[in-house]
Amino acid sequence: MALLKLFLGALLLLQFVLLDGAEPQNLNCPAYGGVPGTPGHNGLPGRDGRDGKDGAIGPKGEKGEPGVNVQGTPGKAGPSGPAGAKGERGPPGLPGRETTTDSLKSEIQHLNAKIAMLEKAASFNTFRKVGQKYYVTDGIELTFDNGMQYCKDFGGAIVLPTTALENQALLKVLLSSGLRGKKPFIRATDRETEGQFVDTEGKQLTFTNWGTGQPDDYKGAQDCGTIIDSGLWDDVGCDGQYPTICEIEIR
Ligand SMILES: [Ca+2]
Repeated sequence: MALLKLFLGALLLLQFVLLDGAEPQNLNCPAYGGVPGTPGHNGLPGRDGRDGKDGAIGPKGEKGEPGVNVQGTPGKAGPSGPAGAKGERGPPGLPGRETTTDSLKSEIQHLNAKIAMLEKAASFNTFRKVGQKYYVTDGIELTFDNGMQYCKDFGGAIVLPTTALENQALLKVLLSSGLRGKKPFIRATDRETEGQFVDTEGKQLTFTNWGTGQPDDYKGAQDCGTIIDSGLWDDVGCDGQYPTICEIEIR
């Protein structure tokens, strides 16, 4: 208790000293320190401070995953490249219109020539078809050589049967054209080699129909063949005038 009184007395003295020279207080009231009040409440939080400076650059991040492969739009066309090497020759084409036309022209020309020859053959008084050949005659009487030229002018030659059938056909022409007994020429001669009858081209005869004892080269002046009414052959003089029967081959 004594200490408390002493402590209070010291406080009073200190207050007095500290207030000395200040505005006069109610010095009439006795000084009394009183009991300290309870602490006040904490104040409200202050305002946010200003932003700080940027920090240092952080470490490099991990590599990301590859992106999706999406094709972009095509670019502009580039300039033309150099010319390529020449290609191999192609297979031949089909016949053109020109070839067909030429073929038709050729065929028409052939047909025209055939018609012309038929018209000539048909112009004779006697006209008989024998296989590919035509036996024709007007009964004109000429020497052997003139008869050959006469027939050649019609595209033929003096008739020469090469088979029994043709010989029979020739006989029919003879008999039907008023030449009975006139012994028309046939194109066989031995002028080159006596006794060896050949055709006018020198070829061996493939068929003959000589009568009995013929050819006899009568008086040494018979070198050309004829056909008589029986269809048999005889040799006569080439310069004699005998009817001319031509054979014309028309293909
Ligand atoms: Ca004779």
